[in-house]
Amino acid sequence: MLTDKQSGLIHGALSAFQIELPSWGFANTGTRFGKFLQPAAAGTTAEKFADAAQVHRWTGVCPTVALHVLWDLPGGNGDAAGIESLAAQYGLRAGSINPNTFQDQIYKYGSFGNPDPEVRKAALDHVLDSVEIARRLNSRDLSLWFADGSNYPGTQNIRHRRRWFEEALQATHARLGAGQRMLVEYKPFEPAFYHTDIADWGMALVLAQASGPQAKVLVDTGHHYASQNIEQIVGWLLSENLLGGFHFNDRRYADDDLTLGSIDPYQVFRIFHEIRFFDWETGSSADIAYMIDQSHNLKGKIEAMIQTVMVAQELWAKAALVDHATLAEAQSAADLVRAESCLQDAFATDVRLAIRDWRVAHRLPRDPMQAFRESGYLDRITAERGPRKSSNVSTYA
Ligand code: RM4
Ligand code: MN
Ligand code: MN
Repeated sequence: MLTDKQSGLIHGALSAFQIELPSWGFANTGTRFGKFLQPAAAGTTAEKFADAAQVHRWTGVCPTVALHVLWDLPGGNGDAAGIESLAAQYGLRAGSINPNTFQDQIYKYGSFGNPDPEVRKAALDHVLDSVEIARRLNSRDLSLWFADGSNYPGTQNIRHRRRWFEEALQATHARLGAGQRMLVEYKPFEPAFYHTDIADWGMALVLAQASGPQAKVLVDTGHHYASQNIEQIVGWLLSENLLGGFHFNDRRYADDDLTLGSIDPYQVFRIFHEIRFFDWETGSSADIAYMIDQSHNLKGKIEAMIQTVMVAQELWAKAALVDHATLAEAQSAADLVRAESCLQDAFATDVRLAIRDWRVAHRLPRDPMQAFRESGYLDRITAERGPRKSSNVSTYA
């Protein structure tokens, strides 16, 4: 049984925790070997918004949808008005804007890091268009992930590519409006298998710092080598005021895009703890965008998103229960077991009832998954969308 104080902590924490959904997470996606098509998958941007609206309707904490420019706004800024009214129709807003500098054939040897200046310019033009789209949609964050890299030693000049990245990112930063941010995402490998131009948080940090004060680092939880201490990276980025946001997902081997917390919930808890401990210690509230970046290949897409949101809330609520004062004291005294117990006790606490109470207090169903299942939405879209033959099996769009 939780104390009133614990319930209060959980309620406060949940009220300050919103999560952004990825438009691409509702479409048919797959692995490099192919896709297993789902009859209910969204085939249009309107359907992606409709599905995202379901997740928001039952959880109440997902009012924004991240958009991938080529997939959701193939007409560029010309599509922005349509997107704006679509989002409004579903009671949602456009979230982070993701340029796409990896799908086009011209990007075979990279985008910002391509040795061909014409390709670098094409990539920059697309990213600058994306800044305009973000501005037009009142979207604060531009999320920048680059597939750039090389597959074989000696085939590319690593230092030149680094400089080209710096130049293009600086040019991008120069275009940002006052309230806008650019988030630099890193990833150690895939699709490049020898070197990736922005391979880790250090490279992303250096490039963000070189770009300007509105550039921050984006931590995709699946973009690390196995066993890397992600919460330490989070702690360092918080100290540098350079943690811009997260892409939530879990992984076992590579960039598996599995559901958050499905493999290692304690790691997600430890990341959340670092953030809350920082907030407690500094008396501030770190300005972080929490976004999901998952493509469910086997699970039902809407269910998997609801599951992700529920798991994230549960781990966030547990992190809110860490007794910071006791922890700080135990750390100073090097009382190891007592300090570690602060984390373990919070992690072991069953917070589900308090979360249910929070939902009821916010006129939300106590069990979002059950509410979604009983709503009949999935049956309806399966019947509506199922018969449509999907010709689109080769891309993520
Ligand atoms: C990448 C990366 C990006 C996402 C693409 C689809 O691995 O995580 O954030 O936009 O996948
Ligand atoms: Mn990502
Ligand atoms: Mn990824």
